[in-house]
Parts: sequence; C-alpha cells; structure tokens
Amino acid sequence: MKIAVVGATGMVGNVMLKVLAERNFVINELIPVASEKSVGKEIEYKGKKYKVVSLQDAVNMAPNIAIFSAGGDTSLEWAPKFAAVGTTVIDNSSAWRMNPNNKLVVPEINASVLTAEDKIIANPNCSTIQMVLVMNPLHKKYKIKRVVVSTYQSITGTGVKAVEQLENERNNKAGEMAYHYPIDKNCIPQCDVFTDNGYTKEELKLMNEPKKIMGDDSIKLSATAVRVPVVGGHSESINIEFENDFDLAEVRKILHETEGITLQDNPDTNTYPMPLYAEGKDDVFVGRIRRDESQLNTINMWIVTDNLRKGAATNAVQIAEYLVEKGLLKQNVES
Ligand code: 11C
Repeated sequence: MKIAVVGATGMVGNVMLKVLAERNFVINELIPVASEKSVGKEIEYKGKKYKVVSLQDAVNMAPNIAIFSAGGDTSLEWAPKFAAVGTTVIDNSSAWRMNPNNKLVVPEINASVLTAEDKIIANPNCSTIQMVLVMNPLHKKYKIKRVVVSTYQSITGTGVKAVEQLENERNNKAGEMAYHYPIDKNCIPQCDVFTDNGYTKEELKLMNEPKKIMGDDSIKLSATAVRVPVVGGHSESINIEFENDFDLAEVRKILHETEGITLQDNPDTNTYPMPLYAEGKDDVFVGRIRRDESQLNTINMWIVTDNLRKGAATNAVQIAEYLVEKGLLKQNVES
C-alpha cells in the first residue's frame, strides 16, 4: 500500500501518522506531503525519517490512498488530481462533505455505502463525528425528532496557531492571534466564520452532516458552537427529543454496547467524561445521561472526544482500513 499523508506537518497530520503507526496500517511506501514551504523537511514514522514532498510530486507517485488534512482550498484543487490518477482520497476538510456525489462516512455507521468508484471520500467534522456516534444507535431504537447541541470545542480544532495563542497568553507573551479575542480565561461563541443566517459554519456542519451520515433528512438539529481554552478534546451538551419513549437503563445499555463508545456515567462517584481524560484516546465518551423532565421523550447527555483522533485522524484511518479490507482501492503494480 502506497499512502500519501497530505498536510503531514500539521496538527491533524501529525496525529494521523501516529494513528497509522499505532494501528499498524499496512504501508509499503509512505509519502508525507505538505505545502511548498515544508518540502524537504523531515518527518518521522515508526523510527524512520521521511522527506516531505510537494503535492505535484505525490500525484506523480500515484498512491493507492491519499489522506488530506490540509484545508478546504488545497483539497478542492488537489483531491481531483489524485483521483484522476486512480488514488482514493479521504478528505478531512469541509470541501466535499455536502456534495451529493461524495460520501460522508463514519465507518461504524455507514461504511457500507462505499464502493470502488468513490475516489473522494469525506471525513465528517470532528464535532459531528462524536455526536452521530451517539445519535445513531438511539435513532434506530427510539427515532430522533430533534437535537439541540451546544459545543465546548478545543483550541486544537483551530490548529497550531491557536495552540500558540493560548500558550502565549498563559506566558504573558505577545504573538499572532488565531481568534478575534483572547482565548485563555474566555469562551468564544464563534467556531469558524459566520454565515448569512447568523449561524457559524461550524454550527451548520453540526446541523447538516448528521442527516447525510445517518441517511435521514427528517431529523431536526439546532447548534451553538463555542471555543473554550481546552486542549484535550471537544465536549458537547446534547438534548435529544425522540418520537418514542425510552428507558434510561436501556439507553445506557445501548450506548455501552455500541462500538466506539465508552460510558462514563455515575453521579454517585462523580463519574462523567472530561477532555482532560479523553485526550489521546479513540473512544467517544458519554455521561450525564438524564431525562429532560420539561418535555416528553427527551434526554440530556454530555459527550467528549479527542477531536484530533476519532474526530479526525482515527476516523480517516478507519475509512482507509475498510477500503483495504473490502478491496476497494486501485491495485498498484508496484505495491
Ligand atoms: C473546529 N471542527 O474545531 C473544527 C475543526 O470543518 O473540518 C475542523 C474544521 C472542519 O473548529
């Protein structure tokens, strides 16, 4: 397997390499790719050093898979060029997610929609992935009518510049600002840019992507996305109204038995998910599960995930693993 990691020197790219190594993804040839200014730099993978190459050089090498974490513009321009040489692209940006011709995949939910014809596959937004993993099994059982979600998102979702901003503020150092405002000791009710209806793009991702992944347009969603001075992961408070009534013990059992979910829910021992402890892990952690007593068939819960892992890198690698397992990639003569 010849695999290109596009954006290899970035925050998600870094975690991508770590996850590929940890999961022992079969790689005969690793091609780290980054923007022109990083070409020639070295990255390390399983103790070996690799030189970063340009996007054009990587296209010329026609890899079996290219995992992109390099932003929407790079993806819009370059993913089709990889696809044209037969490479299957798994893209972490929002560029292709809502395009009707591109699949949007969380493997535990809808990997089966993938075929060998899918050459540009979209990885959902980080805050979407953790929410749909919880919504999906409950939707199957009780049918979801409406979801209201508020997020508390890690600065790592913004990237290296935001991590530096927080560090600078904590060390009383001047530096470039990733946000319009200080983030330390603050909550910024803006993730990504605003759109015409007053919602941010991040909120629209949360409201639109779940319907496509779960294949059900009838679910209503409303989102507020907030940036908080946290490193380890994204947290979400979600309120779900079901068509049918539920039993709390059964909800816990369903979530406990769902692949990829860890239940942390015990008020007696102050047990609930927190980003400090989710960091570096692949699971989606769920707790604070309780009935919303103000409305029929409605539940509240708290969901936390390391946004760089299951929210980005791990989900993308799981898609790649599925493609390999099902033989959906082009066969390279050299690989
Ligand atoms: C954040 N969810 O934390 C974003 C980061 O659409 O893939 C990823 C942006 C995206 O701000």
